[in-house]
Amino acid sequence: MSPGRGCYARGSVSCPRPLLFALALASITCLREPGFVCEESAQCVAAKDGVCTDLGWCAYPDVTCESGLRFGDSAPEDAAGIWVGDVEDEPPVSLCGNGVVDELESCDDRNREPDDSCHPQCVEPGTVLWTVRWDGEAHSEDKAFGLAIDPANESFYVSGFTTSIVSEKQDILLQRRWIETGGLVWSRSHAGDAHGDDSGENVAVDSDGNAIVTGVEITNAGGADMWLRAYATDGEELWTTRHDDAGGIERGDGVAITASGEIVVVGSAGIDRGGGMIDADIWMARYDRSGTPLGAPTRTVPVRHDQPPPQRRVRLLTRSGQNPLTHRA
Ligand SMILES: [Ca+2]
Ligand SMILES: [Ca+2]
Ligand SMILES: [Ca+2]
Ligand SMILES: [Ca+2]
Repeated sequence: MSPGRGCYARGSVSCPRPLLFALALASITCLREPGFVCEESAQCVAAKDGVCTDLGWCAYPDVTCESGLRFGDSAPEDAAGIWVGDVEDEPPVSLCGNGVVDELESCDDRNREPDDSCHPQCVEPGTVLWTVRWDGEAHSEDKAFGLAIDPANESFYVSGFTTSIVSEKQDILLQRRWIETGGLVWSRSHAGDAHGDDSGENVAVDSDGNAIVTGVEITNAGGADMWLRAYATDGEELWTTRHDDAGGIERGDGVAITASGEIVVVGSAGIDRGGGMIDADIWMARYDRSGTPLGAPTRTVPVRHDQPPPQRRVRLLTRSGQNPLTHRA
């Protein structure tokens, strides 16, 4: 089966192997229509020097990848924003510990153990090991808020939002990157159907290495809703859970995994009472490892911000019980 209209390659795509080899390795899954299928590079105009790849998706120059190309936002969701290349399923080999003093290294004693003759990173303490920047397709606002380390798989997850198309506003973003180099393993984004400011606020890693992301999704049905999704280490979507409280404004801001694998989410739930008044409560919920709610969410006692807070009245009295401001001795 080859990719075509109605199908797309699903998998982690990154540099440096050639595109066609990548297509042979990536599993092809018929899940949804691709956004835009090009026939020639002249149709790829979202940025300078666009290229119509053999997949029929537009890609644009990106010097940070050996292949030199990154799929544009018009590519299917699972490919948009990631490098044209191949599955990078093995973490980069560390040069520190190979016994050779490589570029930027100050020493290398064939190991990465602490408290011996050479630092575990082979550089002086305080040295910046790498820096990575990410710029979305629209060259507009892109921000990261959440970070979770997956040491068993030598990678980490970053959650936030990206702006791919200005009219779509912000979209939820999750990226998996290698700890060793900061290199991108895969990138996933999600946009609510109301074309609003969707955002991923936090991410946690469960005992299977799955990334659990929470944030806010803007929908036509529920306004702002709490959004919770699990991704496998290969970037596959496992499940999605949402919470809407009668069309109110709900969001997830923190997520953590318990020792028994349950998921705890904290955030807020509120009602827009107009005039800029948001009556928001702290909101907490617990889910099983497949995203099913466990019991009713906990919500703090409502605080009505649309009403003035009660005035604290202080009475100043003399020892004889008279007000010194009005009483003359
Ligand atoms: Ca070395
Ligand atoms: Ca940007
Ligand atoms: Ca959006
Ligand atoms: Ca809502």
